[in-house]
Amino acid sequence: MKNLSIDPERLWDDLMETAKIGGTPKGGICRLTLTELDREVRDWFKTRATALGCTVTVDDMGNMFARSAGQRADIPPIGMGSHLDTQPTGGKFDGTLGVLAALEALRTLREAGYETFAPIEVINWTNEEGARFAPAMIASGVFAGVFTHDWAAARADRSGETFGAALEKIGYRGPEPCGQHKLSAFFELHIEQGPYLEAEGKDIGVVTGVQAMRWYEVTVTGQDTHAGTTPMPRRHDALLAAARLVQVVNAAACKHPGAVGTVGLLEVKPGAPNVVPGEVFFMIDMRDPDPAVLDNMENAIAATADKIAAELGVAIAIKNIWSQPPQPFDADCIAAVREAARVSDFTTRDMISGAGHDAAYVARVAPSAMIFVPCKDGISHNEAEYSSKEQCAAGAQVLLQAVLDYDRRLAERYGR
Ligand code: HGY
Ligand code: MN
Ligand code: MN
Repeated sequence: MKNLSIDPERLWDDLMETAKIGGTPKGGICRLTLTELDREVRDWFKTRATALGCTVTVDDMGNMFARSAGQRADIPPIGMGSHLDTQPTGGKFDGTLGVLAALEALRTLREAGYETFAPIEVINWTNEEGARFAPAMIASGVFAGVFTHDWAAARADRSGETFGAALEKIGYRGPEPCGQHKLSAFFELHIEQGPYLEAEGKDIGVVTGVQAMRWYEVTVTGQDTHAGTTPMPRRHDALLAAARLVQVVNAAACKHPGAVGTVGLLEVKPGAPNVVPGEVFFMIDMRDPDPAVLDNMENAIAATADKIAAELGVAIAIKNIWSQPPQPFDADCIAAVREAARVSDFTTRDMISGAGHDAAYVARVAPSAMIFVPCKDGISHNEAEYSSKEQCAAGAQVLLQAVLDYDRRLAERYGR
């Protein structure tokens, strides 16, 4: 098992080739979920998985499963994968590394003629980012029974197109009801998207869980009026109220060490330079390992919103649209990751993921764990996102070895 090694060049070539699908002039990727570009990269993935002898199935949320047979067809597969959709100014590695490294691990097994005990599946989860259809991780959420299929399919983007219609349009709504696909375990390789592995000079993050996170939709309603003729005391300025609330979100997060709070999407109506804004829509993203901290932040924001509304004569509606509790990973899967890093002579650090990942939902229905590799300056959700060929290869090697280690554990459990 130890002598099985992934091919760093082949993995890097795949990363650079798929980076062209939605590639941006600044070297990033804009490949929003369920767009023509997403279809193109899905086709790319399906072609290569099929060429490897996999059978590719798709469920009715567009999740893709490329299965390679093992000795025991009656045992649910060990899954490994991530997502191929990106942020609007995404990088080459967020999500894509996890899918392509899984493909490379499978290629390595097939080239070596190594037959696993359980089947192995490479998985591409739909809409992990939530950048087009909120919230994030919708499809793995349906897979885990957190969202219903109909609720997810009805989620609309800012233009009003629904998830279901967009999935149909790219031809990736599969026949398999999402959630019926059993897995023995799931492993996800991902860039850390934060600064700690690089700062501490560690090769591999052994991810023991994912922190809690919540999204809110906020609508501030004031009054459109003339910017030149309306005296300041007579205004009901929705953007002024929203700006104060953005400050409150920031202050609420800064009050709790380790918590984070962000307003990343904000729309102003009518959006004319000489009209006092009558309506503002924005979204809040708040996270912390402890949900009680998020409760505290939520209460502080709501209380201050009431004061701002009264003072400025606007209405403020705050709607929680997503609430993901902290998600611990499975001890056996974590042990498999740790053992894989050890046999591969990589240094490690245990960590909780600040970012959400599909593994956080899959962990509700199958034993799961994650592997992190460093990324330059901890930058992600940015076109400058970068992990080196060696770092990507290290992650893929640990992914391969972790899946093999878990496969051995399964064989012992089933008494091979
Ligand atoms: O939002 C997240 O943490 C992930 O990148 N979707
Ligand atoms: Mn990701
Ligand atoms: Mn992301």
